[in-house]
Amino acid sequence: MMEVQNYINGEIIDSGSSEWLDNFNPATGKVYSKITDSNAEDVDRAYEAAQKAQPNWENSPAEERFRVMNKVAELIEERIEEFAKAESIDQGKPFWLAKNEMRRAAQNMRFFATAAMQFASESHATENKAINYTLRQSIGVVGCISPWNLPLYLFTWKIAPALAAGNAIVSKPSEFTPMTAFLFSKVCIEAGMPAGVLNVVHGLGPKVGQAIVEHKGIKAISFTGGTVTGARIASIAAPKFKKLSLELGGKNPNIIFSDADIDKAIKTTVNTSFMNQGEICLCGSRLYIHSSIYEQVKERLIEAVKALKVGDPMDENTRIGAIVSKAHYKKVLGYINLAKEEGGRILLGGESVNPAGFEDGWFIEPTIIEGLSPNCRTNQEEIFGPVISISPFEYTDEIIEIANGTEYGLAATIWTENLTLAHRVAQQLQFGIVWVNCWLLRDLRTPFGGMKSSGVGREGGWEAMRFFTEPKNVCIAL
Ligand code: TXE
Repeated sequence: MMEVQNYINGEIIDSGSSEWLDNFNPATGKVYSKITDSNAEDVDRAYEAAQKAQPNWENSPAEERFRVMNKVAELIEERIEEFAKAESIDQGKPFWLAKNEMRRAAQNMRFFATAAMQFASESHATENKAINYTLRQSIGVVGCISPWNLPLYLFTWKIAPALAAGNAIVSKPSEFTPMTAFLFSKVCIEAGMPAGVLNVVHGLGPKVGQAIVEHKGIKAISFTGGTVTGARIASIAAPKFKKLSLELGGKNPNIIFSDADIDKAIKTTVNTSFMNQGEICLCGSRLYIHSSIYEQVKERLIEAVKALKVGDPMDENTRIGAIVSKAHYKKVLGYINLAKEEGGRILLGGESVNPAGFEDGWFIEPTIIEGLSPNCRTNQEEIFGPVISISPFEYTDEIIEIANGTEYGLAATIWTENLTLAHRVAQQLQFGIVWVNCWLLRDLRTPFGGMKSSGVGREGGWEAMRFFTEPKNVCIAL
Protein backbone atom coordinates (compact mmCIF):
# COMPACT_ATOMS: atom_id res chain seq x y z
CA MET A 1 0.00 0.00 0.00
CA MET A 2 1.29 3.45 -0.91
CA GLU A 3 2.72 5.48 1.97
CA VAL A 4 2.54 9.26 2.33
CA GLN A 5 5.71 10.44 4.06
CA ASN A 6 7.07 13.71 5.35
CA TYR A 7 9.46 15.97 3.47
CA ILE A 8 11.94 17.34 6.01
CA ASN A 9 15.37 18.82 5.36
CA GLY A 10 15.19 17.79 1.71
CA GLU A 11 14.45 14.14 2.47
CA ILE A 12 11.37 11.97 2.22
CA ILE A 13 11.11 10.30 5.64
CA ASP A 14 8.64 8.68 8.03
CA SER A 15 7.52 10.34 11.23
CA GLY A 16 9.57 9.43 14.29
CA SER A 17 6.31 8.05 15.75
CA SER A 18 6.28 4.92 13.52
CA GLU A 19 2.47 5.24 13.56
CA TRP A 20 0.30 5.40 10.44
CA LEU A 21 -3.11 6.86 9.64
CA ASP A 22 -5.57 5.41 7.12
CA ASN A 23 -6.17 7.36 3.94
CA PHE A 24 -9.53 6.74 2.24
CA ASN A 25 -10.69 6.90 -1.35
CA PRO A 26 -14.05 8.70 -0.97
CA ALA A 27 -15.46 7.14 -4.16
CA THR A 28 -15.01 3.59 -2.84
CA GLY A 29 -15.09 4.27 0.91
CA LYS A 30 -11.96 2.07 1.19
CA VAL A 31 -8.51 2.68 2.65
CA TYR A 32 -6.06 2.92 -0.23
CA SER A 33 -2.92 4.39 1.34
CA LYS A 34 -1.27 5.16 4.66
CA ILE A 35 -0.19 8.51 6.07
CA THR A 36 2.74 8.92 8.42
CA ASP A 37 1.23 10.04 11.75
CA SER A 38 3.52 12.91 12.73
CA ASN A 39 3.76 14.74 16.04
CA ALA A 40 5.32 17.81 17.68
CA GLU A 41 8.80 16.27 17.47
CA ASP A 42 8.53 16.02 13.69
CA VAL A 43 7.45 19.67 13.64
CA ASP A 44 10.56 20.54 15.72
CA ARG A 45 12.73 18.66 13.25
CA ALA A 46 11.10 20.48 10.34
CA TYR A 47 11.55 23.81 12.11
CA GLU A 48 15.26 23.20 12.74
CA ALA A 49 15.80 22.35 9.06
CA ALA A 50 13.81 25.44 8.01
CA GLN A 51 15.69 27.74 10.36
CA LYS A 52 19.05 26.50 9.08
CA ALA A 53 18.04 26.85 5.42
CA GLN A 54 16.26 30.20 5.62
CA PRO A 55 19.15 32.74 5.62
CA ASN A 56 20.69 31.29 2.46
CA TRP A 57 17.31 31.18 0.74
CA GLU A 58 16.55 34.78 1.70
CA ASN A 59 19.97 35.95 0.54
CA SER A 60 19.97 33.97 -2.69
CA PRO A 61 19.47 36.09 -5.81
CA ALA A 62 15.79 36.53 -6.69
CA GLU A 63 16.60 34.78 -9.99
CA GLU A 64 17.50 31.64 -8.08
CA ARG A 65 14.17 31.54 -6.24
CA PHE A 66 12.49 32.30 -9.56
CA ARG A 67 14.34 29.43 -11.27
CA VAL A 68 13.51 26.80 -8.63
CA MET A 69 9.85 27.80 -8.37
CA ASN A 70 9.45 27.84 -12.13
CA LYS A 71 11.06 24.43 -12.39
CA VAL A 72 8.54 23.07 -9.85
CA ALA A 73 5.70 24.53 -11.99
CA GLU A 74 7.14 22.89 -15.12
CA LEU A 75 7.45 19.49 -13.44
CA ILE A 76 3.83 19.61 -12.20
CA GLU A 77 2.69 20.39 -15.74
CA GLU A 78 4.77 17.55 -17.16
CA ARG A 79 3.05 15.15 -14.75
CA ILE A 80 -0.36 16.68 -14.82
CA GLU A 81 -2.16 13.37 -15.42
CA GLU A 82 -0.40 11.70 -12.49
CA PHE A 83 -1.09 14.64 -10.16
CA ALA A 84 -4.73 14.99 -11.25
CA LYS A 85 -5.40 11.28 -10.86
CA ALA A 86 -3.89 11.32 -7.37
CA GLU A 87 -5.97 14.38 -6.41
CA SER A 88 -9.17 12.87 -7.75
CA ILE A 89 -8.67 9.56 -5.90
CA ASP A 90 -7.70 11.32 -2.66
CA GLN A 91 -10.43 13.98 -2.66
CA GLY A 92 -13.32 12.49 -4.64
CA LYS A 93 -13.49 15.32 -7.20
CA PRO A 94 -13.90 14.64 -10.93
CA PHE A 95 -10.60 13.99 -12.72
CA TRP A 96 -11.19 16.75 -15.31
CA LEU A 97 -11.66 19.27 -12.51
CA ALA A 98 -8.55 18.03 -10.72
CA LYS A 99 -6.64 18.58 -13.96
CA ASN A 100 -7.75 22.23 -14.07
CA GLU A 101 -6.69 22.62 -10.45
CA MET A 102 -3.24 21.11 -11.11
CA ARG A 103 -2.76 23.69 -13.87
CA ARG A 104 -3.68 26.36 -11.35
CA ALA A 105 -1.21 24.90 -8.81
CA ALA A 106 1.55 25.26 -11.42
CA GLN A 107 0.31 28.76 -12.18
CA ASN A 108 0.47 29.68 -8.48
CA MET A 109 4.15 28.69 -8.40
CA ARG A 110 4.90 30.59 -11.61
CA PHE A 111 2.93 33.69 -10.62
CA PHE A 112 4.80 34.09 -7.33
CA ALA A 113 8.14 33.15 -8.94
CA THR A 114 7.60 36.31 -10.99
CA ALA A 115 6.64 38.22 -7.84
CA ALA A 116 10.03 37.28 -6.35
CA MET A 117 11.64 39.18 -9.23
CA GLN A 118 9.33 42.21 -9.10
CA PHE A 119 8.63 42.86 -5.43
CA ALA A 120 10.15 46.24 -4.53
CA SER A 121 10.66 48.59 -1.62
CA GLU A 122 9.08 52.02 -1.40
CA SER A 123 10.82 55.28 -0.58
CA HIS A 124 9.44 58.58 0.71
CA ALA A 125 11.27 61.87 0.56
CA THR A 126 10.41 64.02 3.63
CA GLU A 127 10.78 67.63 2.40
CA ASN A 128 14.46 68.59 2.81
CA LYS A 129 14.66 66.70 6.09
CA ALA A 130 15.05 63.01 5.43
CA ILE A 131 14.71 60.15 3.05
CA ASN A 132 12.68 57.17 4.23
CA TYR A 133 12.68 53.79 2.68
CA THR A 134 10.81 50.64 3.55
CA LEU A 135 12.77 47.44 3.64
CA ARG A 136 10.61 44.37 3.08
CA GLN A 137 12.45 41.59 4.86
CA SER A 138 11.57 37.91 5.10
CA ILE A 139 9.85 36.86 8.30
CA GLY A 140 12.03 33.77 8.79
CA VAL A 141 10.22 30.48 9.32
CA VAL A 142 6.48 30.53 8.61
CA GLY A 143 3.68 27.96 8.98
CA CYS A 144 1.21 27.10 6.20
CA ILE A 145 -1.82 24.94 7.00
CA SER A 146 -4.13 23.97 4.15
CA PRO A 147 -7.53 22.22 3.79
CA TRP A 148 -8.96 19.28 1.86
CA ASN A 149 -11.30 20.88 -0.67
CA LEU A 150 -8.76 22.14 -3.24
CA PRO A 151 -5.70 20.40 -1.83
CA LEU A 152 -2.72 21.25 -4.07
CA TYR A 153 -4.31 24.43 -5.43
CA LEU A 154 -4.58 25.95 -1.92
CA PHE A 155 -1.33 24.44 -0.65
CA THR A 156 0.64 26.13 -3.45
CA TRP A 157 -1.39 29.34 -3.08
CA LYS A 158 0.15 29.67 0.41
CA ILE A 159 3.65 28.31 0.05
CA ALA A 160 4.44 30.07 -3.25
CA PRO A 161 4.36 33.66 -1.90
CA ALA A 162 6.08 32.53 1.31
CA LEU A 163 8.94 31.08 -0.74
CA ALA A 164 9.07 34.04 -3.14
CA ALA A 165 9.47 36.37 -0.15
CA GLY A 166 12.49 34.40 1.06
CA ASN A 167 10.94 32.51 3.98
CA ALA A 168 11.42 28.88 4.88
CA ILE A 169 8.28 26.89 5.62
CA VAL A 170 6.86 24.25 7.90
CA SER A 171 3.62 23.19 6.22
CA LYS A 172 0.79 20.78 6.88
CA PRO A 173 -1.68 19.63 4.23
CA SER A 174 -5.04 18.23 5.32
CA GLU A 175 -4.90 14.66 6.64
CA PHE A 176 -7.90 13.90 4.38
CA THR A 177 -6.03 14.79 1.18
CA PRO A 178 -2.25 14.57 1.64
CA MET A 179 -1.32 12.80 -1.60
CA THR A 180 -0.55 15.63 -4.02
CA ALA A 181 1.50 17.52 -1.41
CA PHE A 182 3.53 14.30 -1.09
CA LEU A 183 4.05 14.15 -4.88
CA PHE A 184 4.89 17.86 -4.76
CA SER A 185 7.66 17.16 -2.20
CA LYS A 186 9.31 14.78 -4.66
CA VAL A 187 9.06 17.37 -7.42
CA CYS A 188 10.78 19.93 -5.14
CA ILE A 189 13.74 17.58 -4.72
CA GLU A 190 13.94 17.12 -8.48
CA ALA A 191 13.70 20.87 -9.10
CA GLY A 192 16.70 21.49 -6.84
CA MET A 193 14.87 23.20 -4.00
CA PRO A 194 17.55 23.65 -1.29
CA ALA A 195 17.08 21.22 1.63
CA GLY A 196 14.97 22.62 4.48
CA VAL A 197 13.44 25.53 2.59
CA LEU A 198 10.10 23.75 2.35
CA ASN A 199 9.13 21.10 4.89
CA VAL A 200 5.88 19.14 4.69
CA VAL A 201 4.72 17.41 7.87
CA HIS A 202 1.73 15.08 7.51
CA GLY A 203 -0.72 14.14 10.24
CA LEU A 204 -3.67 15.28 12.30
CA GLY A 205 -4.72 18.91 12.71
CA PRO A 206 -4.93 18.99 16.50
CA LYS A 207 -1.49 17.36 16.70
CA VAL A 208 0.71 18.58 13.83
CA GLY A 209 -1.27 21.73 12.94
CA GLN A 210 -1.47 22.78 16.55
CA ALA A 211 2.27 22.14 17.10
CA ILE A 212 3.00 24.47 14.16
CA VAL A 213 0.74 27.18 15.56
CA GLU A 214 2.24 26.84 19.06
CA HIS A 215 5.87 26.68 17.92
CA LYS A 216 7.91 29.55 19.39
CA GLY A 217 10.12 29.97 16.34
CA ILE A 218 7.37 30.03 13.70
CA LYS A 219 6.50 33.70 13.38
CA ALA A 220 3.56 33.74 10.99
CA ILE A 221 0.68 31.38 10.26
CA SER A 222 -1.28 31.22 7.04
CA PHE A 223 -4.36 29.03 7.44
CA THR A 224 -7.30 28.04 5.27
CA GLY A 225 -10.05 25.88 6.75
CA GLY A 226 -13.10 25.91 8.97
CA THR A 227 -14.10 28.96 11.02
CA VAL A 228 -14.06 27.03 14.31
CA THR A 229 -10.48 25.86 13.67
CA GLY A 230 -9.54 29.39 12.62
CA ALA A 231 -10.83 30.80 15.91
CA ARG A 232 -8.87 28.20 17.84
CA ILE A 233 -5.68 29.01 15.93
CA ALA A 234 -6.20 32.75 16.50
CA SER A 235 -6.59 32.20 20.25
CA ILE A 236 -3.24 30.40 20.39
CA ALA A 237 -1.35 32.66 17.98
CA ALA A 238 -2.57 36.06 19.25
CA PRO A 239 -0.87 36.03 22.68
CA LYS A 240 2.34 34.93 20.95
CA PHE A 241 1.99 37.97 18.61
CA LYS A 242 2.27 35.94 15.45
CA LYS A 243 1.22 37.35 12.12
CA LEU A 244 -2.00 35.62 11.05
CA SER A 245 -3.79 35.15 7.76
CA LEU A 246 -7.07 33.26 8.09
CA GLU A 247 -9.19 32.20 5.13
CA LEU A 248 -12.31 30.63 6.62
CA GLY A 249 -15.82 29.58 5.70
CA GLY A 250 -18.57 31.28 3.74
CA LYS A 251 -22.33 31.33 3.23
CA ASN A 252 -22.29 33.07 -0.07
CA PRO A 253 -25.32 34.69 -1.71
CA ASN A 254 -25.97 34.49 -5.45
CA ILE A 255 -28.50 37.18 -6.45
CA ILE A 256 -30.28 37.18 -9.82
CA PHE A 257 -32.02 40.48 -10.59
CA SER A 258 -35.01 40.73 -12.95
CA ASP A 259 -32.98 42.16 -15.85
CA ALA A 260 -30.23 39.53 -15.71
CA ASP A 261 -29.07 37.59 -18.74
CA ILE A 262 -30.94 34.49 -17.61
CA ASP A 263 -29.22 31.98 -19.89
CA LYS A 264 -25.79 33.02 -18.65
CA ALA A 265 -26.93 33.26 -15.04
CA ILE A 266 -28.34 29.71 -15.02
CA LYS A 267 -25.35 28.20 -16.80
CA THR A 268 -22.92 29.73 -14.31
CA THR A 269 -25.14 29.15 -11.28
CA VAL A 270 -24.96 25.39 -11.86
CA ASN A 271 -21.21 25.69 -11.23
CA THR A 272 -21.50 28.32 -8.50
CA SER A 273 -23.74 25.95 -6.59
CA PHE A 274 -22.31 22.51 -7.31
CA MET A 275 -18.74 22.64 -8.60
CA ASN A 276 -16.46 20.33 -6.62
CA GLN A 277 -19.59 18.93 -4.88
CA GLY A 278 -20.16 22.39 -3.40
CA GLU A 279 -16.94 22.00 -1.44
CA ILE A 280 -15.46 25.37 -2.39
CA CYS A 281 -15.50 28.19 0.12
CA LEU A 282 -16.64 30.47 -2.74
CA CYS A 283 -19.66 28.39 -3.78
CA GLY A 284 -22.98 30.21 -3.67
CA SER A 285 -25.21 28.26 -1.33
CA ARG A 286 -28.00 30.87 -0.99
CA LEU A 287 -29.65 31.63 -4.31
CA TYR A 288 -31.97 34.67 -4.41
CA ILE A 289 -34.04 35.23 -7.55
CA HIS A 290 -36.23 38.25 -8.28
CA SER A 291 -39.90 37.26 -7.89
CA SER A 292 -40.75 38.31 -11.48
CA ILE A 293 -38.47 35.60 -12.91
CA TYR A 294 -38.48 33.19 -9.96
CA GLU A 295 -40.63 30.37 -11.38
CA GLN A 296 -38.93 30.47 -14.76
CA VAL A 297 -35.38 30.42 -13.33
CA LYS A 298 -36.30 27.77 -10.78
CA GLU A 299 -37.69 25.37 -13.41
CA ARG A 300 -34.76 25.86 -15.76
CA LEU A 301 -32.22 25.49 -12.99
CA ILE A 302 -33.81 22.24 -11.82
CA GLU A 303 -33.63 20.89 -15.40
CA ALA A 304 -29.97 21.90 -15.72
CA VAL A 305 -28.98 20.39 -12.38
CA LYS A 306 -30.90 17.16 -13.09
CA ALA A 307 -28.54 16.63 -16.00
CA LEU A 308 -25.42 16.64 -13.79
CA LYS A 309 -23.98 13.14 -13.67
CA VAL A 310 -23.07 11.91 -10.19
CA GLY A 311 -20.56 9.06 -10.09
CA ASP A 312 -17.14 7.75 -11.05
CA PRO A 313 -14.71 10.66 -10.60
CA MET A 314 -12.51 9.27 -13.39
CA ASP A 315 -15.36 9.40 -15.95
CA GLU A 316 -15.02 12.57 -18.01
CA ASN A 317 -18.82 13.00 -18.06
CA THR A 318 -19.06 13.08 -14.27
CA ARG A 319 -19.96 16.47 -12.85
CA ILE A 320 -20.45 15.55 -9.17
CA GLY A 321 -17.90 13.27 -7.52
CA ALA A 322 -17.73 11.89 -4.00
CA ILE A 323 -17.83 13.82 -0.72
CA VAL A 324 -14.37 14.01 0.82
CA SER A 325 -14.89 11.96 4.00
CA LYS A 326 -17.50 9.86 5.75
CA ALA A 327 -17.79 12.42 8.54
CA HIS A 328 -18.38 15.24 6.08
CA TYR A 329 -20.86 13.13 4.09
CA LYS A 330 -22.86 12.57 7.29
CA LYS A 331 -22.67 16.25 8.13
CA VAL A 332 -24.06 17.29 4.73
CA LEU A 333 -26.89 14.72 4.93
CA GLY A 334 -27.59 16.01 8.45
CA TYR A 335 -28.07 19.50 7.04
CA ILE A 336 -30.53 18.20 4.43
CA ASN A 337 -32.58 16.66 7.26
CA LEU A 338 -32.35 19.88 9.22
CA ALA A 339 -33.64 21.81 6.19
CA LYS A 340 -36.70 19.54 6.10
CA GLU A 341 -37.29 20.07 9.82
CA GLU A 342 -37.03 23.81 9.25
CA GLY A 343 -39.85 23.63 6.70
CA GLY A 344 -37.79 23.40 3.51
CA ARG A 345 -39.24 21.69 0.43
CA ILE A 346 -36.77 19.51 -1.44
CA LEU A 347 -37.19 20.40 -5.12
CA LEU A 348 -34.40 18.14 -6.33
CA GLY A 349 -32.07 15.53 -4.82
CA GLY A 350 -31.91 15.32 -1.06
CA GLU A 351 -30.56 11.77 -0.84
CA SER A 352 -27.29 9.90 -0.90
CA VAL A 353 -26.63 7.86 -4.04
CA ASN A 354 -24.71 4.69 -4.79
CA PRO A 355 -23.52 4.80 -8.38
CA ALA A 356 -22.91 1.36 -9.93
CA GLY A 357 -19.44 0.12 -9.03
CA PHE A 358 -19.17 2.64 -6.17
CA GLU A 359 -21.76 1.25 -3.78
CA ASP A 360 -19.70 2.05 -0.67
CA GLY A 361 -18.66 5.54 -1.76
CA TRP A 362 -19.86 8.82 -0.26
CA PHE A 363 -22.04 10.41 -2.92
CA ILE A 364 -24.88 12.91 -2.46
CA GLU A 365 -27.32 14.09 -5.12
CA PRO A 366 -27.19 17.79 -6.00
CA THR A 367 -29.93 19.22 -3.82
CA ILE A 368 -32.16 22.28 -4.27
CA ILE A 369 -34.34 23.39 -1.36
CA GLU A 370 -37.03 26.07 -1.31
CA GLY A 371 -39.20 27.69 1.34
CA LEU A 372 -36.64 28.41 4.06
CA SER A 373 -36.55 31.64 6.05
CA PRO A 374 -33.37 33.75 5.84
CA ASN A 375 -32.59 33.25 9.52
CA CYS A 376 -32.93 29.47 9.79
CA ARG A 377 -29.77 27.43 10.40
CA THR A 378 -29.78 26.00 6.85
CA ASN A 379 -29.51 29.55 5.51
CA GLN A 380 -27.02 30.71 8.13
CA GLU A 381 -24.48 27.87 8.56
CA GLU A 382 -21.87 26.66 6.10
CA ILE A 383 -22.89 23.25 4.72
CA PHE A 384 -20.01 22.88 2.25
CA GLY A 385 -21.75 20.30 0.10
CA PRO A 386 -23.95 20.01 -3.02
CA VAL A 387 -26.88 21.73 -1.33
CA ILE A 388 -28.45 25.12 -2.08
CA SER A 389 -31.41 27.00 -0.75
CA ILE A 390 -33.41 29.17 -3.17
CA SER A 391 -35.81 32.02 -2.42
CA PRO A 392 -37.59 34.85 -4.26
CA PHE A 393 -37.11 38.53 -3.37
CA GLU A 394 -38.91 41.78 -4.24
CA TYR A 395 -36.77 44.80 -3.36
CA THR A 396 -33.10 45.60 -3.75
CA ASP A 397 -32.64 47.03 -0.23
CA GLU A 398 -34.34 43.99 1.24
CA ILE A 399 -32.08 41.54 -0.61
CA ILE A 400 -28.92 43.43 0.33
CA GLU A 401 -29.93 43.17 3.97
CA ILE A 402 -30.69 39.46 3.67
CA ALA A 403 -27.45 38.80 1.75
CA ASN A 404 -25.46 40.60 4.46
CA GLY A 405 -27.40 38.90 7.24
CA THR A 406 -25.09 36.02 8.13
CA GLU A 407 -21.92 35.91 10.20
CA TYR A 408 -19.91 35.25 7.01
CA GLY A 409 -18.61 37.64 4.36
CA LEU A 410 -16.50 35.82 1.81
CA ALA A 411 -17.98 36.10 -1.70
CA ALA A 412 -21.19 37.30 -3.34
CA THR A 413 -22.36 36.99 -6.93
CA ILE A 414 -24.87 39.31 -8.61
CA TRP A 415 -26.55 39.06 -12.00
CA THR A 416 -27.87 42.23 -13.66
CA GLU A 417 -27.42 44.14 -16.91
CA ASN A 418 -27.96 47.43 -15.06
CA LEU A 419 -24.55 49.00 -14.45
CA THR A 420 -25.71 51.45 -11.81
CA LEU A 421 -27.47 48.74 -9.84
CA ALA A 422 -24.40 46.50 -10.07
CA HIS A 423 -22.07 49.19 -8.69
CA ARG A 424 -24.49 50.21 -5.96
CA VAL A 425 -25.12 46.66 -4.75
CA ALA A 426 -21.43 45.73 -4.98
CA GLN A 427 -20.60 48.67 -2.70
CA GLN A 428 -23.19 47.69 -0.11
CA LEU A 429 -22.47 43.98 0.09
CA GLN A 430 -20.26 43.09 3.05
CA PHE A 431 -18.10 40.52 1.28
CA GLY A 432 -14.41 40.35 0.40
CA ILE A 433 -15.22 39.47 -3.22
CA VAL A 434 -18.20 40.50 -5.37
CA TRP A 435 -18.59 38.89 -8.78
CA VAL A 436 -20.86 40.64 -11.27
CA ASN A 437 -22.19 38.44 -14.09
CA CYS A 438 -19.53 35.80 -13.45
CA TRP A 439 -18.22 33.49 -10.75
CA LEU A 440 -14.74 32.30 -9.81
CA LEU A 441 -13.17 34.48 -12.48
CA ARG A 442 -9.80 34.99 -10.81
CA ASP A 443 -6.89 37.31 -11.46
CA LEU A 444 -4.11 36.27 -9.10
CA ARG A 445 -3.10 39.92 -8.52
CA THR A 446 -6.39 40.79 -6.79
CA PRO A 447 -6.91 40.69 -3.00
CA PHE A 448 -8.53 37.43 -1.95
CA GLY A 449 -10.25 36.88 1.40
CA GLY A 450 -13.27 37.52 3.53
CA MET A 451 -14.87 39.85 6.06
CA LYS A 452 -16.51 39.00 9.41
CA SER A 453 -16.21 35.28 10.35
CA SER A 454 -14.83 34.49 6.88
CA GLY A 455 -11.37 35.50 7.94
CA VAL A 456 -8.67 38.01 8.61
CA GLY A 457 -6.27 39.37 6.03
CA ARG A 458 -6.04 38.95 2.28
CA GLU A 459 -4.08 36.64 0.02
CA GLY A 460 -3.07 37.11 -3.62
CA GLY A 461 -0.60 39.37 -5.43
CA TRP A 462 1.20 41.98 -3.35
CA GLU A 463 -1.16 41.30 -0.41
CA ALA A 464 0.42 37.89 0.03
CA MET A 465 3.95 39.24 -0.46
CA ARG A 466 3.25 41.88 2.19
CA PHE A 467 1.90 39.27 4.58
CA PHE A 468 5.01 37.13 4.24
CA THR A 469 7.42 40.04 4.84
CA GLU A 470 8.17 42.43 7.70
CA PRO A 471 8.25 46.06 6.62
CA LYS A 472 11.04 48.07 8.21
CA ASN A 473 11.22 51.85 7.93
CA VAL A 474 14.76 53.25 7.57
CA CYS A 475 14.88 57.03 8.02
CA ILE A 476 18.03 58.90 6.99
CA ALA A 477 18.32 62.56 7.92
CA LEU A 478 19.59 64.76 5.15
O1 TXE B 1 -11.53 21.68 8.46
P1 TXE B 1 -10.38 22.08 9.44
P2 TXE B 1 -12.50 20.43 8.58
C1 TXE B 1 -15.22 24.26 6.47
C2 TXE B 1 -16.37 23.39 6.05
C3 TXE B 1 -16.10 22.14 6.79
C4 TXE B 1 -15.54 22.69 8.08
C5 TXE B 1 -14.69 21.75 8.83
O2 TXE B 1 -17.57 23.94 6.48
O3 TXE B 1 -17.25 21.39 7.00
O4 TXE B 1 -14.79 23.78 7.69
O5 TXE B 1 -13.80 21.07 7.98
C6 TXE B 1 -5.97 21.62 10.21
N1 TXE B 1 -4.63 23.49 14.81
N2 TXE B 1 -14.10 24.28 5.55
O6 TXE B 1 -12.79 20.06 9.98
O7 TXE B 1 -10.37 21.17 10.61
C7 TXE B 1 -6.43 20.39 9.46
O8 TXE B 1 -5.59 19.30 9.71
C8 TXE B 1 -4.06 23.66 13.59
C9 TXE B 1 -13.96 25.46 4.80
O9 TXE B 1 -11.95 19.37 7.76
O10 TXE B 1 -10.45 23.53 9.65
C10 TXE B 1 -6.37 20.88 8.03
O11 TXE B 1 -5.04 20.83 7.54
N3 TXE B 1 -4.52 23.10 12.47
C11 TXE B 1 -12.71 25.52 4.07
C12 TXE B 1 -6.83 22.33 8.16
O12 TXE B 1 -6.61 22.67 9.52
C13 TXE B 1 -5.63 22.34 12.55
C14 TXE B 1 -11.99 24.33 3.68
C15 TXE B 1 -8.31 22.57 7.83
O13 TXE B 1 -9.10 21.69 8.58
C16 TXE B 1 -6.28 22.14 13.78
C17 TXE B 1 -12.21 23.21 4.57
C18 TXE B 1 -5.74 22.76 14.94
N4 TXE B 1 -6.30 22.64 16.15
C19 TXE B 1 -13.25 23.22 5.44
N5 TXE B 1 -7.36 21.36 13.57
C20 TXE B 1 -12.46 26.70 3.20
N6 TXE B 1 -12.69 27.89 3.72
O14 TXE B 1 -12.03 26.58 2.07
C21 TXE B 1 -7.38 21.08 12.25
N7 TXE B 1 -6.33 21.66 11.63
